[in-house]
Amino acid sequence: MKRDNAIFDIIEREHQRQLKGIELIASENFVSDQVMQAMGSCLTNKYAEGYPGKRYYGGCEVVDESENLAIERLKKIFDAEWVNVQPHSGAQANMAVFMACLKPGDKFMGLNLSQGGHLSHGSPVNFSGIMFQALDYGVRQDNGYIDYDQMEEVARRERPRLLIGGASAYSREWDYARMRRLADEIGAIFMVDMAHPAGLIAAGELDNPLRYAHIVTSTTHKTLRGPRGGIILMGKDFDNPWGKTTPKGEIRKMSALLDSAVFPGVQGGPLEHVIAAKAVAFGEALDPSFKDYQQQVRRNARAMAEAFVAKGYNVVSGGTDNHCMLIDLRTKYPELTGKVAEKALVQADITVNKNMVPFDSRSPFQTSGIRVGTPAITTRGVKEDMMGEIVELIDRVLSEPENTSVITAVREKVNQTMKQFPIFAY
Ligand code: DSN
Repeated sequence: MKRDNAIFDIIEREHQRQLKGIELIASENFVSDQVMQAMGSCLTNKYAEGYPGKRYYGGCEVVDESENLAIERLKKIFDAEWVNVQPHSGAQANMAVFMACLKPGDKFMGLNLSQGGHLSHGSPVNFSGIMFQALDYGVRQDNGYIDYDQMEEVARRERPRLLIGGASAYSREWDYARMRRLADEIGAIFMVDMAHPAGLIAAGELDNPLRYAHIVTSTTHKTLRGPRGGIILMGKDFDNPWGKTTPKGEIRKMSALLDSAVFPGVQGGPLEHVIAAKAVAFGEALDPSFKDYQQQVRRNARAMAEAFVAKGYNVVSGGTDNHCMLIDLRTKYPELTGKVAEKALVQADITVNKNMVPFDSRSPFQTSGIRVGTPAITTRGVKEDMMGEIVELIDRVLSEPENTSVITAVREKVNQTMKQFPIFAY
């Protein structure tokens, strides 16, 4: 077959883009060569609907071994009793939880997207907000922390069947114990989507939500530094009977309901090449060096937040406990939108994403903020002593976002700097 130069040229251009730039998108990372190799392997050829030992296709005995390894390693990382490694993405992991726990139209509650929540936690344009009745909680206007009082008040009044913790743009630790108490009080299922901080949790740097939540979901490609994909986990509640009955009238365990919700509920054949790559990444997360990496991610994030504050930026909640931060640009540059900031920074090879900030006065297409995170640059070996310099470069661009000579000068500096920090081959 003729080599597809059109696509491989595009891949090479993306490789160069990743090499040259400072990657600050909080949900991105760079996987290792062996994770990449597993993803690009012949396992992509195999259909394996079902679960290890119970498949609907022949010839699954080899991929059963890699899926079982992924399961064992994932349980060990998070001290889980039960896991499912098949969800193709975080949104599909969440969809499976909705399918197992709710009926269409049921009430559930999650963090509002415009205050740092995830799309699949109730956004009106997502399945969660379209098929179910979404209630939301937010953050406090005075300090940017989750408003647990408001959450409790709405939950006690509305009695959602599912209470969801976890965020895509929230830089503080969660009070999972308080949320579990609330869920128990109102008879709700408590789910945490730990997609963003999963790697920090794996390394013991943040509290493990499996100790509190009935169900935990995650992606595998953010701080956890694996291939793109999703997972579902349960701790001590895995064996709970859930009131749903089989056609024979037996009450089913929550874990069995979740397995059926993933397959055949929302997915067909699992991506066994991606599951093998998840297993590789989980093996890396069990290596002691992973803790050093996650500690560095946090040190870098703290140093970066301090550098932004020192330059007069409003970092929502005043700092960070994890890998990310949300910058409200309105304090320092009232006229600057997140959209313009993102575009100017991308031209300087510094990648961030525009983001709504709590109580934003602008639309999601404009926004008043940017979200910044350190997992990817930390993987490249950047340490906290460089955070001040990176913030200085960002500030030079944001102070004159239309000035092409400033942007060019910053881009040259960025490209020169990143030559010192190798990236994995691909
Ligand atoms: N879209 C993802 C993020 O960037 O945070 C949320 O899962």
